[in-house]
Amino acid sequence: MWPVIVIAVVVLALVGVGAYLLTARRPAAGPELEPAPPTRPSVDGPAVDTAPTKPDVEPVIEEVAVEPEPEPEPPRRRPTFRERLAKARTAFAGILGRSAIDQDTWDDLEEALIRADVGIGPATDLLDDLRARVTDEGLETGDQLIEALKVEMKSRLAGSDRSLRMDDDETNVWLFVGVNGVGKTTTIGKLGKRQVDAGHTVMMAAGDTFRAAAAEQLETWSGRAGADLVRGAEGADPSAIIFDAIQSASSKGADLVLADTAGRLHTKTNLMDELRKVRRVADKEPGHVTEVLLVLDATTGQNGLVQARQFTEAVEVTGVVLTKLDGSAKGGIVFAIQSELGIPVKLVGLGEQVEDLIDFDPDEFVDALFEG
Ligand SMILES: Nc1nc2c(ncn2[C@@H]2O[C@H](COP(=O)(O)OP(=O)(O)OP(=O)(O)O)[C@@H](O)[C@H]2O)c(=O)[nH]1
Ligand SMILES: [Mg+2]
Repeated sequence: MWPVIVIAVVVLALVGVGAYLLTARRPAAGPELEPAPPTRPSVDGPAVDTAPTKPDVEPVIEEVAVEPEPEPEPPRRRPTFRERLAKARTAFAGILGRSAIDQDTWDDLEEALIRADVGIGPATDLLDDLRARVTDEGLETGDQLIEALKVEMKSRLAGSDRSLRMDDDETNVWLFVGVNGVGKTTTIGKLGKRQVDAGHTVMMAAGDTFRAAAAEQLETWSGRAGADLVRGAEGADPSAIIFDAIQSASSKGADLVLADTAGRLHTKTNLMDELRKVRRVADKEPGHVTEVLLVLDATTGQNGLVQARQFTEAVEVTGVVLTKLDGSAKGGIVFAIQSELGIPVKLVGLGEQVEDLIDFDPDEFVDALFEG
């Protein structure tokens, strides 16, 4: 009997140990594991045509504030009139290639000039001189007529001093004025970069204290340009900020202050008075206002002329920056401004990027109006 009992106990013991070992290899019972989160398809991997599915779990990376990467800045060259004036060119294209100059030709030419915003007065003058030339020189074809028109246009724009005045050993102040949204701040950014590249030490003055985001916008441009910046609180006196910037520039030995101002309607007397004060204060020692640049949007057409008249009366504009000529068929405003107000266009904006600001070269401009 005893051996049977001993064998039974040993067998039971062995079964028990075996069962324990088997259960010990299994994971302990516990909370269900979360399924692995869906992974984003690799950007570099092969393109898979899958329907977009909304992930169950929002990817954590989108909740983390990530510093934006600095913009890659591939070197770009400055654009040319020829590349950007395609719109203006089409107005004159129909005249070229005509075998005779008849009344229709004159009518079409007048219409093209007015559509290009040369203005009725300057267009009439141009056409009168052109008629005399056609008779004197015996011109017969549309191509000859356009060639003669180019000569007339170039001669009207020739001879102006379009340089930007920069006095040695002075704190030069260039003041930017104009109505809302014409491109003042952007132009300061582009020009600031040019001046820094030319070896000047540039200070930008955030004189637009009216619009909340204006100082941030200029700050971004000052970073791009490598210029210093003075800004003040929203609603602060623009004259005070510009004066501070001039003093700071002077103490640092910076030779150029680019002063931004808030956009304003030329018809608002109080705002134009504020601008007069800005100019007066900016001209106090150690500052010297050597340029007052009126920024005009080329797409606004003949109203630019009215603006130019009012701003010149208030702050003695020394030159015009004509912006957005890339999106306009109205480059002719250049003639109206020059012939009616005698203010030279000095710079032209041909886009929104930092290099899209070029010196105004009348010959290149006129050629680009007509040639593809
Ligand atoms: N296409 C084109 N856009 C331009 C040019 N210059 C400026 N802009 C754009 O015009 C818009 C207004 O430019 P801003 O520099 O803010 O104009 P602003 O005169 O300072 O405006 P306010 O301060 O509000 O009066 C921006 O979107 C610019 O990128 C240009 O030459 N061509
Ligand atoms: Mg601005």
